[in-house]
Amino acid sequence: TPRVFSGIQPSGGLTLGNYLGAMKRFVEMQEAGEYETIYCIVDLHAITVWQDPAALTRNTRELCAGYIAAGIDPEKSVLFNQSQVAEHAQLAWIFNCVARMGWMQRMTQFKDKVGKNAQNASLGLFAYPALMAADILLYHATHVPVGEDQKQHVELTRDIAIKFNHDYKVDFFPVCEPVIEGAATRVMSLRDGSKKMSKSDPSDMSRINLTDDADTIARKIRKAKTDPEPLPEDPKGLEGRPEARNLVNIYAALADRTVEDVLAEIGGRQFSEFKPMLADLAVAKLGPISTEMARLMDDPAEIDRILTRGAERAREIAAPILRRTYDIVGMVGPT
Ligand code: AQP
Repeated sequence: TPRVFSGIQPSGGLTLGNYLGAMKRFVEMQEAGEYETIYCIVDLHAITVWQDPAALTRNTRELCAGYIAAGIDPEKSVLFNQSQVAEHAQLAWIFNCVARMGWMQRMTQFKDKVGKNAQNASLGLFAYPALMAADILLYHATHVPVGEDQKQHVELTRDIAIKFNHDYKVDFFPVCEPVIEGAATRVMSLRDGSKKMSKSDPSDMSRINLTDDADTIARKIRKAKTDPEPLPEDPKGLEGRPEARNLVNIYAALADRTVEDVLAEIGGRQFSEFKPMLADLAVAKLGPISTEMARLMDDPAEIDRILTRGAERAREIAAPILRRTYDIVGMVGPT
């Protein structure tokens, strides 16, 4: 069975972008029955930028609750937090020695995150994609469901696998594929159609959080930036209208419909009519998730037990692959 691996950082509350770009797809792949699915809370990635320890703990548990509330079943999928499977950090070190500085310097996410301040970024933030390669390849995963923004990192993972296999003259690490599908692979900020919706955006009005209540969701959608034109009748009419495109994409993804199909229905309407439809749909889809998250968060001990069990299952797959990697590299150890 092909293996699926993906992760989300516990670096703040979950956004609609994380849900539509990642989690909803994770659940679909779990339910497809064609894959072994492994989903991770990547806490080692989160600390590449400063995280308050108490907030990291809370965000890790909340993300676990979010995964389960969105439909990840810890019996069907392996669900755990990265730091508890030490093999991630161990393989990442080897990949730090395989990846080249020049490859990392081309990563647009790093450049976007640090801006002009690269000298002050953590070494971990620079090396982030090598850890991500370790996350995926530690399980010999071949399918990596991600949002559009992570495509370049999955491609780097392929380069690392290819170079490792070449340098050590083995055919050991598989070449993986990003799985980027659906109407909302890149959900944009509600305030600026050229910026990704992000949990770390200083403006809370720019995003919908999975924990927002119905009134907050409706208010954020009402205030979302738009243009004065009515909605077009087909997708071509969304060109050059990033805010309109974003809201239509969100609607289509939440409704499990194509953009064509949605525009055939709502084309010609004004935003004043469309926005309440979108708000109702978002509340209907996200409301049950946030209620279930809150219920799960009432029992943090149960969340911790789920993560501990998930880490044991992850380690069963990861440990032999790391052991074989060490053998290939020539490291002496128990036989
Ligand atoms: N706006 C988005 N649209 C579609 N997919 C998105 N993802 C994130 N934002 C969007 C996808 O969610 C998964 C987990 O992302 P992450 O939290 O690990 O890291 P990120 O991409 O850096 O997310 P944020 O929200 O922007 O976090 P911060 O602000 O901390 O950097 C990935 O599959 C990602 O593609």
